[in-house]
Amino acid sequence: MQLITFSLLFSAIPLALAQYDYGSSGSTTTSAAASAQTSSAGPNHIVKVSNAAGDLTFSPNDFTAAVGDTVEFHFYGPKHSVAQSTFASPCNPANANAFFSGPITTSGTGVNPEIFTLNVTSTSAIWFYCAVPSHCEAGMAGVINAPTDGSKTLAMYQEAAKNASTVAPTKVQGLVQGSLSSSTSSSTSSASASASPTKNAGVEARGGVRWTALGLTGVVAAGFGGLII
Ligand SMILES: *[C@@H]1O[C@H](CO)[C@@H](O)[C@H](O)[C@H]1NC(C)=O
Ligand SMILES: *[C@@H]1O[C@H](CO)[C@@H](O)[C@H](O)[C@H]1NC(C)=O
Ligand SMILES: [Cu+2]
Repeated sequence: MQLITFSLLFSAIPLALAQYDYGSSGSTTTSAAASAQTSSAGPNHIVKVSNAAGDLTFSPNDFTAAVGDTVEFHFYGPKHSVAQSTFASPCNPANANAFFSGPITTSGTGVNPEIFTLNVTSTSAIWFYCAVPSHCEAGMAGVINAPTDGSKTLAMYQEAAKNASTVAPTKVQGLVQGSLSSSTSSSTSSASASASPTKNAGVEARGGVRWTALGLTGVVAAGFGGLII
């Protein structure tokens, strides 16, 4: 009698395993879907460097971004750039590694097909300016993740910039150069188109492996139970 009870208990183990498998299978599917959405979302932020009206502005010029976000700079004419500075020294390169697009010349009123993307790798404030002479002094600057306590604001930076003298970084660096046509909309749709079948195939394959494992466990357990009896 004790032996039979024991073998019944043993046979129940695969059932418990099966329930556990369903739980982990569900969460795997959810996280796969979430990461597929993230990777197919395209740039998280688009900043216009000037605009069709020729204004000396970045828009938006004051926003927050999370680690892992991408910021795409879209250029308008006649000539602008984006460069990294510090709050303490407006219109000057932050350091030898300051990101810099180089001067981008655009004819007409449309957007330049050449774009530059910044990877946001920390939540520290990122101050940037246009390094074309006199543009930064005129207020062509921006900030990502400005301190929330108001101790350093874009308005303060722009006020101090009036007295600065623009210096461009010496090297084009720190940004990913790309093309408008191959970015944003087209890469987004192809990414999501390929993401779905891959994701579904993965889930089906995992489900198959689980059922096979479950079957084997059941056979082994039943055999074990039979031996004991
Ligand atoms: C800019 O320079 C002028 C003249 O040197 C000075 O009076 C003013 O305080 C300076 N402003 C800032 C924000 O540094
Ligand atoms: C930005 O991130 C992309 C994707 O992870 C990577 O390929 C690229 O090298 C990074 N570029 C820079 C300048 O950090
Ligand atoms: Cu400019």
